[in-house]
Amino acid sequence: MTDYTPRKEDKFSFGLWTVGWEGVDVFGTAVRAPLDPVEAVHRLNDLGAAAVSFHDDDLVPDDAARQHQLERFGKALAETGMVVEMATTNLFSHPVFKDGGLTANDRSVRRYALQKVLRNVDLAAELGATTYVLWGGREGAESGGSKNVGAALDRYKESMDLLCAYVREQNYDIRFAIEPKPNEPRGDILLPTIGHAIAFINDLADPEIVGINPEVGHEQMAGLNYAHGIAQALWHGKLFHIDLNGQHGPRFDQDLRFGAGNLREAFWTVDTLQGRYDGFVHFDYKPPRTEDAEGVWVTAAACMRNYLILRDKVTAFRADPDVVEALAAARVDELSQPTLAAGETLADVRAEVFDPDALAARGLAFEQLDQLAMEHLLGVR
Ligand code: DIG
Ligand code: MN
Ligand code: MN
Repeated sequence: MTDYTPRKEDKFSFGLWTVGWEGVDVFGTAVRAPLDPVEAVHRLNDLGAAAVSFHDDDLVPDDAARQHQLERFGKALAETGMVVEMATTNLFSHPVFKDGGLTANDRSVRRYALQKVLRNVDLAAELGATTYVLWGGREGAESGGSKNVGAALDRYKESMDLLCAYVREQNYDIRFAIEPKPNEPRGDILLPTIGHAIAFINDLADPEIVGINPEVGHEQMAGLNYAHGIAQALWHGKLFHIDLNGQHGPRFDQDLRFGAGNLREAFWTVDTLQGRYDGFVHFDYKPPRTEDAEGVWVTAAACMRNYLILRDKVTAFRADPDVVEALAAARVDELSQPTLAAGETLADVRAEVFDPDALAARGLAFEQLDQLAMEHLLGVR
């Protein structure tokens, strides 16, 4: 039995809004009292987390108390050694954002949204965050005629280009990460998946400092494979941050603790991240409405524990001699071999004689490999 105690070097991070979630949902009011961000910092530190993230409204919702709140928060960070690794803007709670922020039809709303983002980018830089997330939860529509998508993308690009130019001018050590989601709270959200977001980033003026912050449940809401999605994001060099949680396939956004929901995909997610992603292991989840205050900390601890358990199982899987043999039988490593050898030409390929029936007769032993993975996950290897 390995010790699954989180350590600072595991780089676990939580949004203040996660453990601070009061359990509100569309059909019910709060079940838990508000959580003081200072208490969140101390409790997460006690559990072994290394960092926190926040929306502006999670930390400084009230200008009158802003300075005092920032002093208290800064003191808690100093006392615990916790760091602020990511910040983002709440462009979705206030009614003003009922049609989005940066892509609202109403130009005054867009200007207010940009002002709100800029203010919190300054605070993010002041607190040392190096990633700034933009989740456009309200950027979208319920009806076809209400949103000119081309114009909305023009406005999104305009804002992203302005924000990139701003952090360059200010010499902030900040990169932006767009967070995709297919729907909820809007009927359809713009930039709904990893693919849409990466395509959009490629058309920005300064794509170098814009990546993505993909969330497990959001890709799965779209019926997509999260592990494949982050593998492509890594391939593009665009996996700047992650939002880990749990989801039971295409349904409303469950934001379960990491490891709950699709456990097999959680295994392959951890496998994909090992050795390829060195950022913070960030959780964006919501303790279910069923839990009391102590249940919140059980779920926070479980996010980290499940990650460590899966990391241990993935390491054992990759080290298992039977797996090494099964990978070879499945020709997995052969895929890394270029199709043309150095110096070969298309003429060489066209001159080769193939026997498709003989090739088709080859077994690939994928099931043996997957059964080994499942047995590692089930704890029998
Ligand atoms: C929801 O998945 C979104 C918001 O919680 C936040 O803007 C972002 C930060 O990770 N995720
Ligand atoms: Mn979510
Ligand atoms: Mn998220």
